[in-house]
Amino acid sequence: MILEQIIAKKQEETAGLSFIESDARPDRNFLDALRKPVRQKAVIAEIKKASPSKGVIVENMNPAGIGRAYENAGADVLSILTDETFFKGHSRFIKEVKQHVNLPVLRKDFIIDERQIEESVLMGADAILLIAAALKPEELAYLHEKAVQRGLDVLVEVHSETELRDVLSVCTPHLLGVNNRDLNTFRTCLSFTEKIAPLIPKGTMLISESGIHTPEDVRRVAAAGADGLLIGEALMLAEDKRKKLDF
Ligand code: IGP
Repeated sequence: MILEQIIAKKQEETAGLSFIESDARPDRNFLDALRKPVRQKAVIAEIKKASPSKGVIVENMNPAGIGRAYENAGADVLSILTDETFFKGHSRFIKEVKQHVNLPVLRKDFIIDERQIEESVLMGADAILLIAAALKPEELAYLHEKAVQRGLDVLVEVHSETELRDVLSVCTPHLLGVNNRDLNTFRTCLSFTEKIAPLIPKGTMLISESGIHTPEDVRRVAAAGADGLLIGEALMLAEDKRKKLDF
């Protein structure tokens, strides 16, 4: 199971991190940008060179160039993969991109240890992802609180009703993502958004993540009640990113 492999690798990596405290603060408001989207639905555009399911998506990727293209195409915020082993990301990508782009940035990685929260702030992240499938509910609650204390916005990702129930029993996130991709089988199915959307509390923004490729897909998750979309592969591969976001 890929998620287990990724988490094992992260445990190894985080064991070497030191507990540091800095007075660095996130400098762009991720949540505000999503709440005042350019289009009817908020767009999180993802910079992703490779993934375990697709292998390499774009060779010789220039993160800043892609970030600029996403900004010009009218994305509201960015998501940047920083995991090196499985997604060919890099910790330096966030600062590199922010030098050329004005959008807030989510650090897309597998956060399992509080040391990674300070690390995220130091990388320049404005928001982080917490994946319910990778954490016990009490760990998720702890990391969520720590991140909020450090000024980071948090996107909490679920893939099932059970995960959603567990999350809501320990915290009320401003941003909930439904991952349409099962991280163990890699299969994507937009019906996950349809199933989970009715159970999202009022006041929480729902982001539909993964497997969104066509205007039809956008209409489908929007009709299900998604307030925003997280799009990676389809945008990475699009020659004309503005046209891809023309829905
Ligand atoms: C983007 P896609 O199918 O548009 O490339 O998916 C994003 O949702 C996906 O990269 C993702 C992800 C994650 C990656 C969702 N949750 C957790 C790494 C870790």
